[in-house]
Amino acid sequence: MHRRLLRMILEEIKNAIDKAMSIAIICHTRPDADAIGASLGLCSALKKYGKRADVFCDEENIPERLLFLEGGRLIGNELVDDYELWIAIDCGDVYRLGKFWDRFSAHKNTVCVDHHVITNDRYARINYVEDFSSASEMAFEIIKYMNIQPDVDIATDLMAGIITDTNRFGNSNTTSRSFLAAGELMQYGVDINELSFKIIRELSYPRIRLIGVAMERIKLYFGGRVALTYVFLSDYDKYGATSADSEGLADRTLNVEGAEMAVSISQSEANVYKISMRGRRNANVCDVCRVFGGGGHRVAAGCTIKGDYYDVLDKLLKAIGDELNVPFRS
Ligand SMILES: [Mn+2]
Repeated sequence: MHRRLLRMILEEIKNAIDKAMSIAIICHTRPDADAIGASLGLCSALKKYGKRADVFCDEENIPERLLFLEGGRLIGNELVDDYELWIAIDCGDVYRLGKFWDRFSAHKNTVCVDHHVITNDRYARINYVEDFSSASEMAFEIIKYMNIQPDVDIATDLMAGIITDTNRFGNSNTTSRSFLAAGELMQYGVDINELSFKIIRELSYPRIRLIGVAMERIKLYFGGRVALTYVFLSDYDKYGATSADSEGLADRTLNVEGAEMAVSISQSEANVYKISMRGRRNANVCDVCRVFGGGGHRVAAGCTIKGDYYDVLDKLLKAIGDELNVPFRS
């Protein structure tokens, strides 16, 4: 988007904030560090600016590892008061707001701050939608535009979102603008080592052991172009882990040198398997998952397949073979 147009939107947002006494900031269900970081950072900044502001999320159990961010424990689940301005953070569509979606739609004074440019359907009165690395980077733009001086807590919130959504500056959404924002935030005293442990590196003991067994099981197919692993219900029992602990397995499996596609198969019920796929370069894992009624992005997709494990594996490898134009023989 044109620089001038972006400044016009920031000016509109500033006007909306200036006119409102009370502001509700709402992030998406199943929040990640970007949704929480951008919301908390913006909320603290607006309080510094003299407004009454609160963060809401339709989620009973916000991950413990995100609650160490300042104000994390004050995030509300019930929106009782009538706030004059509502700001949606990191939500591509209004349904990402969970149970608040209909009231958000009905509200006359709303802002959307989101970086999902392709899917965002511009559901608010003011739509600040641009391909930044993260909603946190966008919240920082608003804070700077309003001349609010960040403190260490605000800077830490925003940095949490930026390092998460860029996967520590390794995803293709990382721009020079993201590095510049991070550099600026560091000047406010962010403890980057502690933050990266809390947000990314630190994993529960059951989860690390589940990852360990999944990594040990990796098998290569199609001459090493595909790496695949799996976890069964019995593994969760054995390590005291839950299905949430299998999140990110496909991503780790893609670390195998030479792999273009990675697959993790995690059993969710007796004859039900959740498939998660990741791809590199020209691999299109979305096409593979679509065969089974799933979908996602070109390099990150998922689906569910029912049946006996070996049948599921067979079907999946056949579909991958079709995508790679290499026949698979079991
Ligand atoms: Mn985000």
